[in-house]
Amino acid sequence: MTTRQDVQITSILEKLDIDLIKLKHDYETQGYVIMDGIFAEQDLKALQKAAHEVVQLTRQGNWPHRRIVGKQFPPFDKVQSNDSWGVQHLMHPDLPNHTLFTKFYASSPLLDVACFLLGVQDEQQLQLELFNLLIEPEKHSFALGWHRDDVRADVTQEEEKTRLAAPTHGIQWNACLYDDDCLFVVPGTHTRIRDEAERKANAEIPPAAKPFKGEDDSGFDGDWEIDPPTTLRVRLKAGQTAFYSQRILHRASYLPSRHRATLHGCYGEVGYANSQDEHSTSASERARNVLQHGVEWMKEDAFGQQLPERLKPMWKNLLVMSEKNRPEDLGYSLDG
Ligand SMILES: O=C(O)CCC(=O)C(=O)O
Repeated sequence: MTTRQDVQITSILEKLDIDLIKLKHDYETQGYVIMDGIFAEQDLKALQKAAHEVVQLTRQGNWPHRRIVGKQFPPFDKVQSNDSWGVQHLMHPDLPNHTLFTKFYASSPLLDVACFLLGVQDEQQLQLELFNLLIEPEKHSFALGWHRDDVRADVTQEEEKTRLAAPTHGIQWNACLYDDDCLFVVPGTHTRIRDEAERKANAEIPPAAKPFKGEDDSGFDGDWEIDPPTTLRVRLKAGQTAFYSQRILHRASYLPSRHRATLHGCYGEVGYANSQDEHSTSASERARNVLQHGVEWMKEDAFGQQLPERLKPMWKNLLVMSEKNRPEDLGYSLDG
């Protein structure tokens, strides 16, 4: 059980007026937590407008960095489709509204909660990672199958144990601009080996993208026969944020009938990579998680210089990590 002495509680976290010890305990045991209070109200409205604009741009074919219907995992440009389920690289200086998005990525209490859940003192121990927007496709129902972000479905039990024993050193979050129930998780699977039902679900290929003809598409995402018995649908209200381990077994669906604009980001921890072999499993996992998304543009000096002060040490940490790791050596986390 985590105690108050185990965690660094800053005045920003105190102001949240929630049971932080329980929050951390839930995160560690369940692999996810849901929080209110991550957005300031005026930011939510401004971000909704900004998101709408970049979604339009992407749908019009004027933003090339997108998650493409027909491809679940990077590299996304390996399929042809004019339909998208995500806008990539919200902090990219060429994207309208990137300043506002970046401000959110650097904001309190978002970054403070992430530090707290990771158990690091402050953002100096984190690296800048990914920040994208998840949206509903226009013309197809689409789904991601059950997966862990960087542990393949076909690992042996021995490999699975070894992978899970090495910490993931990162945290992911979905911050919802509108109500969102697209994510499904199996609580607790971030730290334990899968049971038979979970292994089957993990190996199952999800339904292919289905052209949307204006009919009710809710059957597409509801209960899948393959869902493990303890599957939980994550139901978020606009303004709520789910923080979760990228190791939790999860799936997601994207329905044209259900408006979605959810900010989807992650931060990684850095201190561990310097104290051990920099090519340890954990370090490679963290690096692959980021570099497989094509982040050469983040290494530009001009990008680093215009970041908010709070993100500059994190940017430098990203540069250090990327000097030690070549994307071509790391490959991609998952197929599909
Ligand atoms: O749509 C979501 O909420 C989850 C996305 C996801 O699982 C992924 O990007 O790997």
